[in-house]
Amino acid sequence: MDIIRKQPAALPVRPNLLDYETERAGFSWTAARRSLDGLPGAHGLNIAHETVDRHAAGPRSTRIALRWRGRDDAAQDISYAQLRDLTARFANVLATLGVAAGDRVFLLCGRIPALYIALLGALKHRCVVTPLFSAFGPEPIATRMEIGAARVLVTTTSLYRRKVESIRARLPALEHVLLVDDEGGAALPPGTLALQALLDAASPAYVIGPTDPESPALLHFTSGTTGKPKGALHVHQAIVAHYATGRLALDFHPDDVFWCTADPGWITGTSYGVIAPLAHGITQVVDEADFDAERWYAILGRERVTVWYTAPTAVRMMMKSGADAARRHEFPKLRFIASVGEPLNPQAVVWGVEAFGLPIHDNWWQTETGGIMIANFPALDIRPGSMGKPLPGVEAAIVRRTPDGGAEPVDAPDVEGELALRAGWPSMFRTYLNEEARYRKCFSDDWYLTGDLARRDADGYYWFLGRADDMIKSAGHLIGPFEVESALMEHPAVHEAGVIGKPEPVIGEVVKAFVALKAGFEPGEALRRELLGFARKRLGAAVAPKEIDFVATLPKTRSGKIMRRLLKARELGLPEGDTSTLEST
Ligand code: 6R9
Repeated sequence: MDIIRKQPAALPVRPNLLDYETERAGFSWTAARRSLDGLPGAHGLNIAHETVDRHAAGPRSTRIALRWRGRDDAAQDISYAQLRDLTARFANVLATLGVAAGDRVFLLCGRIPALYIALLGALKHRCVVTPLFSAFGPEPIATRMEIGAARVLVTTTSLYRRKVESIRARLPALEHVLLVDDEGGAALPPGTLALQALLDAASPAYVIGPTDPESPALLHFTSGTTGKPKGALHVHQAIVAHYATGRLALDFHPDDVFWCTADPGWITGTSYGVIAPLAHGITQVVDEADFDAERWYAILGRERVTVWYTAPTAVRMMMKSGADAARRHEFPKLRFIASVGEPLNPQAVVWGVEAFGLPIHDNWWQTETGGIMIANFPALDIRPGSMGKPLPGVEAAIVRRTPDGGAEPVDAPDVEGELALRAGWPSMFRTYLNEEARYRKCFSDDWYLTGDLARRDADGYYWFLGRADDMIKSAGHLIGPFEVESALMEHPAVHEAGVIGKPEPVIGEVVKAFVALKAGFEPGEALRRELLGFARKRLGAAVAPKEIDFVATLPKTRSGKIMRRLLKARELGLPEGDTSTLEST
């Protein structure tokens, strides 16, 4: 597909990154850190100070920080000054409850104002915060809260009753459950507190304690192909990268209205749906509702969004309803569109031009990297299908694994290999919680190995080729097959299960399970439906398999591991590849 040429001088707003090579040559993380204030009295660096208090104390205090739009036309605008008071109240509530710095606070809510207030308020109190996706079922919630030893949970009455009550006995560390929606009327479920009454009684003033920039701030779970999900731990210092990528990759300017469509339960919705825009003191739109093409066009127009960060699945869903549907709306202020999370088809990049008059800029990163690492920058020509070039301050490489288990960068262009990043950027994860060995396995010398396969062309653009492992990306959400297999195996009829991502044109991949039954159980439509429902109830709609096939046995290696790759090859009618390790049956 043709290159989309950029003429930086002709863009309506001068991009922050005007020339890639110049910016790269002049960039340093030490200098980037100077865009932030630091806590008064040189008491370190705290995300909540940089995103809230420093703007509330200055000329931007009355600017809208969060422009919240509810599911049924409810709306709330929260200024930086209001956000300072609300987050201070929440931090004071934690203090009153005896919650200490370093304690883990989990959030399980839809995209409602309380989620944002609790997240930032908990960071003020120097707690470690984990937002969980509210479409998770009880099982993924329990696993993550167990690993994270959650001491506090902020949730809604309905989510508590549906998803937490049944697993509470598994969570001995959980002391406080704060319900955001209780209005003091009906009796509270036992073992919970009404948050609003506590907030009302709390002071709206809070002085953030000294915060070491290297102290933990956010714990984001990401799935593994084997074993339990991994808790990627990020520190307050990560905000240096959020700020820098907001400036360079998303091109934030002081008057911007930004909309990141991701939920904070996934890292994009925290790094860019909370931290980066607020770090810049701009206005960000939060929509509580799920995807709906017409609703989204209306929001982009009505809220006068200038910069929009979304996902390929959403773009492909819009493409289904045609560019005309978009063109019936006006987007008077929209000037930059970016997307992340899965491969963005070249057609989708160009469709942006048809629908919005703007191409879509793909960028790449992971839960572990904490922020954007490779991007199509506003001033850079786009090669549709490419993820773009490394962020200034980030060194990327294509590496080849060496026989001794190490990795060495390949200098030649157009070689397929594993994408690696040189350790040292501020938002790099600092460990997998309680799993230091698993963390260390991600590095070879000082290269962080991403687990993605890619190539770099002669001009330095990176092209995504696939994952080196069995992880599934469905509608932009990373799903670990092991978690799905384990849930299915809880069912009395299931002997074994193997789970793969089956390619699908709109959402990228659907979760598909192959199930071998225990003796005495017969495959059939009724059992298939029962298993689908069983998995959905435990895992939640976002993670559960959409398809189940019964098989007599699952292909396994001689050491007993299910060969998901082979299941996938057979499903797709592809060559089976190397089956030398296949156990003979
Ligand atoms: C931010 C986020 C990370 C994995 C990553 C890769 C895939 C992300 C992509 C992309 C192709 C892109 N991925 N961006 N694949 N093109 N532009 O998504 O984090 O949920 O941890 O997923 O997503 O496979 O390794 P996370």
